[in-house]
Order: sequence, then structure tokens, then C-alpha cells
Amino acid sequence: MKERLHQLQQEALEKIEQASDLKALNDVRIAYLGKKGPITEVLRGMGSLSPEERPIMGALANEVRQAIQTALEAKQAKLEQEEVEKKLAAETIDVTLPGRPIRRGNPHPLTRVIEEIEDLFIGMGYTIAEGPEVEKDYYNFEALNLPKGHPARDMQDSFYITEEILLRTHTSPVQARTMEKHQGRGPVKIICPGKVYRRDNDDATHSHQFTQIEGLVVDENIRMSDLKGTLREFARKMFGEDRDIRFRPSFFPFTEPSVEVDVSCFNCGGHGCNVCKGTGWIEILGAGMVHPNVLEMAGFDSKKYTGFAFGMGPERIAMLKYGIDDIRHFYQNDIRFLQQFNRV
Ligand code: FA5
Repeated sequence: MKERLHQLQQEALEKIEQASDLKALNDVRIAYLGKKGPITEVLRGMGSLSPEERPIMGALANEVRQAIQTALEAKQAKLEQEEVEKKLAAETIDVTLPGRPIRRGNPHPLTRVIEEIEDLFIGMGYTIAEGPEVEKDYYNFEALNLPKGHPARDMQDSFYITEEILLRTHTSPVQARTMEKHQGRGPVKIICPGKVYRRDNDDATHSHQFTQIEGLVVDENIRMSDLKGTLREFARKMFGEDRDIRFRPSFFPFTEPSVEVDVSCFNCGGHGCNVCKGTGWIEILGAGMVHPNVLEMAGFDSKKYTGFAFGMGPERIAMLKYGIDDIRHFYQNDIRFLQQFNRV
């Protein structure tokens, strides 16, 4: 019996040594230490031993079991360690591989131009005012000296929601609202950026939805020369020191006199080219001295106060500044177009 136990121990230890994975090791465990295993089998034969031999054999059987158990545990730890190492080797990370580039967002070119214009006027002491895009007919037209039925309403084809409510066709209603808030007391010095809507057919220079920036200054002794100096400063900062501006007589019901302002062509410097259609000038905005009726309607004494106002389309300004040939590029979100304006 003693020999049999030694032999079993020898066999088991060999098999443990040979086991190449955890499953094989477990099979060895079951085969040698399981209830139906050979050691149990040997122990069953203990009945035939003398009482003196029994405890000796029992102790030996335990030693054998213990030896097998210890060997199993050691091998299990070894196999587990090997498995971890194999896994780590398979998952090795190559730290020298270049990372996937993270695409950085950038402000939309239109947003950048609007911010640039805002900064420019803030630098001249203006504050920013805002108003609703869904506007009352009163602020969009009537308070700007455009009563119902006025033919000049046709200059801005409108999206009406009800008889009295429409999508604002320009940012000038913010002038009217701001002046009303001032309750007849100056000074007022604001710019109002925002979206506007017109029933214009979309083409290279027109969109049914676009942006405008309105400017308004109301105080005592505001003169046309103040408007001229302000806009010249704006044009030079925006388009370069060598740019000049010119005023052409025009008509807006809310300003008197009214002008349209051209900037000397960025492309040819004023000699005439296809960009400026041979004139040497490009129109950038409408402006004028605030009409006394508009001042009075907003509660200002037009004998004491005068003012100037202007309204420009940032899309057109961005087109001029960056040589963009179609306004629709701003709205199509084509990444190839937008990326050209990325900040580095
Ligand atoms: C006005 O909207 C006046 N409210 C501007 C103004 C304000 C005049 C204060 C006097 C005093 P006008 O319709 O010309 O004017 O539009 C002003 C600018 O908006 C134009 O110079 C142009 O740059 C831009 N604009 C007009 N219509 C469109 C359009 N459909 N798509 C893109 N830009 C447009």
C-alpha cells in the first residue's frame, strides 16, 4: 500500500508537471484527489491493515494528498501567471503610434466677421443691443416712419405670421425699441447684430435669411460728419488703411438724408475691375441721419436730439473681405469651405 501511494504521488506529480493549461491541471486534480480517484481507492483497502499500520498509512495518505495539492496549487499559480503574460503580450500597446487627430471646431466665418465688427464698434464706445426676430409690424415698419400702405415697404418683401407680426426684415426695429427704452433721454450708442428674413430669391448675393448689423447714435449735436468719420474708420479697420469710402444719395424712410456707402474696391484699389463691375467701388451698407419722425415716435425731442444710423450685411462684408463669390457658401456647411477660415 505504501508503495502504491508513493507511486500515485510520483504519477500525479509528473502529470501536474506536464499539464499545459488550467483545464488539463483541473483534470489531474479530479483524477487524483477526486472521490473516485486512486488515493480514495487505496484508502478503502485500509480495513485489511493491522490497527498499528492504519494510522501510519492514514498519515502517509494525507502526506501524499498534501504533496499533490501543493504541487497543484504551485502549478496553477504558474499557469495563471503565464496566461496573464500571454494576454499582456498580445495586447501590447505601441506607444510610438501617432494618435488619431482630434478635429477642432472653429467659429463659423460669418460669426468671426460679426465678432470682428462688434469688437471694432465696442472699441469706439458702442454697446450691443438685441431684439426679437419675430417682430411686431409696428417696430419693423411703423415706428420707422413706414406706415401701413407706404410704398417703401415693398423694398423689403416680408414673411408675415399674422397681420401684425412678421419675421423682421432688418435690424432697424432694435433702434426703435432701444430709443423707446431711453424715454427721450440720450445719449444712445448701440450696434445690433442679428438674423433677418426677406422674401428674396436666393442667388449669389441674396438670401431669404441673412444677418445685419445695425448702428445707432443719438445725442445732441450729432452731425452727418460724425457718421462719415465713423464709417470711414470702420472701413479702414475692416478692409485696410488704404481703403476709402464714398457716400451716394439714397432713400430710406427712417433716415433723412439717406445715403448708401461704397468702399473702394479691395481687388483693384479703385481703378475698376470685374469684382466692382468696373466702377472701382463696392456697396457695403445703407445709412443716414435719423428721421425726425422716428425720433419723435420713440419719445425724443427732435429739436434737441439728432442721430445717425446705419445697417450693413455682414455676409456681404465677409464676401468682400475674403473674396467669397457666393453667399450660399455661408449656409451650406461644407466643411471644405469652412476649413479655409480655421484659426491656426
Ligand atoms: C436696410 O435694411 C436698412 N435697414 C439699413 C439702414 C439702417 C439704412 C439704418 C439706414 C439707416 P437694405 O435693405 O439696403 O437696408 O439692407 C442693408 C444691407 O443688408 C445691404 O447693404 C446688404 O448688405 C444686406 N442685404 C440686403 N438684402 C440682402 C439679402 N437678401 N441677402 C443678403 N444680404 C442682404
